[in-house]
Amino acid sequence: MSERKRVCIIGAGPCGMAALCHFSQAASDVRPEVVCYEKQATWGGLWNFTWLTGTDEFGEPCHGGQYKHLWSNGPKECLEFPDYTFNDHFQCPIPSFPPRDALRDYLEGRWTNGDEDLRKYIKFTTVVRSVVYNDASQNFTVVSTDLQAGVSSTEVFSHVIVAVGIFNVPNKPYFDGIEKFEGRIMHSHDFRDAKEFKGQRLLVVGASYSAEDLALQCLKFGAKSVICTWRTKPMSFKWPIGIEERPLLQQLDNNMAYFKDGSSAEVDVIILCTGYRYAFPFLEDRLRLQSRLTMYPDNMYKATLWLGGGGGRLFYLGVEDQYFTFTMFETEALWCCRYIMGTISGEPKSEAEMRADADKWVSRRNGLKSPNDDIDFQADFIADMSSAVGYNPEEQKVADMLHKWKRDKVVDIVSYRAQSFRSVFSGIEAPLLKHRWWKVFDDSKDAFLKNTE
Ligand code: NA7
Repeated sequence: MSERKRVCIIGAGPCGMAALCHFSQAASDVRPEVVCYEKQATWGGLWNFTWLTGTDEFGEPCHGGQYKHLWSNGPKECLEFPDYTFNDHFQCPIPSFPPRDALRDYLEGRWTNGDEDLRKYIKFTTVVRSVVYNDASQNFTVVSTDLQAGVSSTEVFSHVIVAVGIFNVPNKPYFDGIEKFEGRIMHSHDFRDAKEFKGQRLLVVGASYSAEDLALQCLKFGAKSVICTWRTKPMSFKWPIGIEERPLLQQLDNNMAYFKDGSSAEVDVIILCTGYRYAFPFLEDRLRLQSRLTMYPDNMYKATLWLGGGGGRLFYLGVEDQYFTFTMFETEALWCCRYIMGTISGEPKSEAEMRADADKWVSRRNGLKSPNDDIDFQADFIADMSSAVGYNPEEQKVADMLHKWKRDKVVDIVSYRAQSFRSVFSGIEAPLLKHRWWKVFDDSKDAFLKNTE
């Protein structure tokens, strides 16, 4: 008699929901029993806005780091689902860079578009405390706590999919003298509203997406000045007056910041845009992915199946650095669900074959030299995975758009969101914004839908 599969999904954000969607669409003779645990009271993961920072109402670490007036920093055409386009959802063409509210709405539309109510598979406000692999019985013991009831329970699963994201535990580096700084110090994860910094002189540490967007947001909402300080490489955009870049902060003396080039400046606020730490505290040591942000983590087959332990039954979704986001999560989730259900031809492979395949990707990863290389790498990774499951997210066409988006940002970092892209699935060219991002102070979905030429 074949084993009855029972799958635990941890997290109901874009990755976990993609897995739930695919399981729910599978034929009943291969579909496993599925339970999804979600710490928050609703689905959406990182896409849920919360006013809370630090810990939530139950004393658990706050998951989300979304802020008011956050607009997508990449074209929506690069994260569009082939089988549920933006036009399917909004029933009209919309511009290419939607605010968070509109993107969350789109995601929710996708999750409620099927025949089943996926909520029935999710245990909301339930946090997973521990996952242990039992070698003898080849299954996992999962302990979770219902936060509302304060009651813990233990269940056994044949497979576990970890989908808790990688942008929720802030990385907070130390700088000499920081404890004596007299202004506010915060991490970008706790940033909620740029208005707070009106009239202030900001020091932004970091040179990646958070640094770029928060520097612009704060200036847009009236910050007096912003200095971004970089460690490895400056962002080097043509910044508007008010934003500048300097080499790495070396030391603070009260409110004076000293930089590697010998310069100094007085600042009122420090925002650490220094990224995130991989954190899966509920997994036993041998199951835990310990990585820095990379285009393909070590020790994983197809960047999803964990090779370090767990008998080939533990999966991670969305744990690599991301250009493609939703469609990559979708590809990984589809592959993962079908792998578990045993419906991918040529799988499973031997451990030696999986390691050889993983080594090939890691070795290519080690030679990546630029963001454009990263985009092509990720497109090829998606092509490899999606072809195995008959999915077609048109990754090469999307890669071309991502290259253009990168160039647009170099041309003008303030107005790259005014560009329009064409959907590779619906063929629809996005309308232009009537008022550009820099001039818009209402980030609601309704205001956005009205803001078109
Ligand atoms: P990222 O993309 O991980 O970037 C982190 C940045 O922080 C990066 O520029 C790092 O510099 C910098 N960093 C990290 N540690 C330090 C120290 N110790 N000193 C100085 N600078 C440091 O995080 P983001 O929050 O920008 O973006 C994460 C995701 O959130 C992203 O995908 C967006 O879509 C949203 P480095 O280059 O390593 O020298």
